[in-house]
Amino acid sequence: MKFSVVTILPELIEPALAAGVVGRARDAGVITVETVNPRDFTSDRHRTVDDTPYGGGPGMVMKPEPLLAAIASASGGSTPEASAADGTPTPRAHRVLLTPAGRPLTQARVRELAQRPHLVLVCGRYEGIDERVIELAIDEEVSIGDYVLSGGELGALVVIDACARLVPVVLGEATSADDESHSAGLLEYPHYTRPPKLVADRDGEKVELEVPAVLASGNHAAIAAWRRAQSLQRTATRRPDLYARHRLTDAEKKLAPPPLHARTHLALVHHPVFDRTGKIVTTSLTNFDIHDLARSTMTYGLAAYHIVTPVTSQREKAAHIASLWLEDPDTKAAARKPPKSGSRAGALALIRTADAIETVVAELTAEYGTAPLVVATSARSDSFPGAPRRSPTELLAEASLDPAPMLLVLGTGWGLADHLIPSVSRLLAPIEGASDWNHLSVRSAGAILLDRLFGRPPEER
Ligand code: 4HQ
Repeated sequence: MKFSVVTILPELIEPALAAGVVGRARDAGVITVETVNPRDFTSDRHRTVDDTPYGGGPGMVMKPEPLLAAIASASGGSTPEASAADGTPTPRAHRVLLTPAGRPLTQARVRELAQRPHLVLVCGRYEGIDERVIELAIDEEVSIGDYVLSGGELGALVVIDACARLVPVVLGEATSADDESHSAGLLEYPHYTRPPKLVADRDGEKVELEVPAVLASGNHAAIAAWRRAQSLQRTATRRPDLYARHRLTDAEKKLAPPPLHARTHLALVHHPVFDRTGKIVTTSLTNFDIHDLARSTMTYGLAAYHIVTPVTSQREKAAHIASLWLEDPDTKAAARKPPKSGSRAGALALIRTADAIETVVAELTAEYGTAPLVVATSARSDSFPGAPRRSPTELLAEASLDPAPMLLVLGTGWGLADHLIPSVSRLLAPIEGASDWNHLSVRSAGAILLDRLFGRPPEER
């Protein structure tokens, strides 16, 4: 495969391609790289390649004539069917301009570009090139990402590197095959090598980092499953966009934990919460909150609804209201359905009571064998300053593949007393309407939240 780079700074290209996999491929003659300098196609004394922009504005523009001549020379003539010496027609070089306005470069595009026998990579400098050059002499515009470089040369190097490693024999067979099918569309699993226990310093503290035991187990099926699960989990949390496009295979579905809604618990916290003056108080139960959030809990298929108050008589009252509601024949039928999955044994009551949020966390840790992801909700964006913010979509991506249960914490009164609830590790962005007046009842906010997380959008029904 041949690459011709049209650039006024050829010295940027050569050294970057001298070493490593690409350097060896060049030495072996598997790929060739040449540079063509538009300055060599000027006829004035100053070898001028730029000029001022029509219409004014800052900077300079690359003038068309030297650039057109350089592209034609790099492409091996200006005719589509340039012929080799023996008369056989050679396919015309594919001429690519590097520009932030181009089509984003992806591995799929790289695979297509790597099919070409000859790529001409045109690098602009200054503010860009005269538009008529694109019209006359460019087949395709490519961007390597949404940021602005000082010229196209680094983009050309990226294209060359990515294409070269796909040319047969440049990389070993195994690696390139892997590239195509195995991990397609997903991020890679983490890699480890010796030593098995790495003793190191982290911010002045001595730590020991071990290699995950499964990798040293010798169990190849278990290793493959672990790697696949890691790939899926990383992709879901780091690249929800890629994950959304990924179709799970049957094998991958088996790796996935039970659906998130079935291991999600809702907690309605009556203490510690703020009152209107910012004082820590304990609020009273309200009949509506118990009923309505219980209905939402059932509708969205959650595991349970925890009413949290340190006042014993209030917990008894909550249990009484719950029992009346659960006596209702319709409710009974739905609530007694055995849990679909998870480690919960038997049918736990849908409505549960606890004296403190930490008690709920301890219960869930015992039931599921791992601590829940505790997610707070707040109408105030400045609460829980230490907890990372998540949109419902981000939270779903993060929690769906992690087998841990999730605990959604709703506050009563004027909201959760954040500094007194250290177990919270994520904060959902506040629900906002079109007005500045933001005073949804906790049962409305809870219902909206559950719909954003678990509701099926109307267009998918
Ligand atoms: N530039 N992907 C401006 C880029 C770029 C990118 C190339 C800067 C062209 C004139 N190229 N010059 N991003 O930022 O490819």
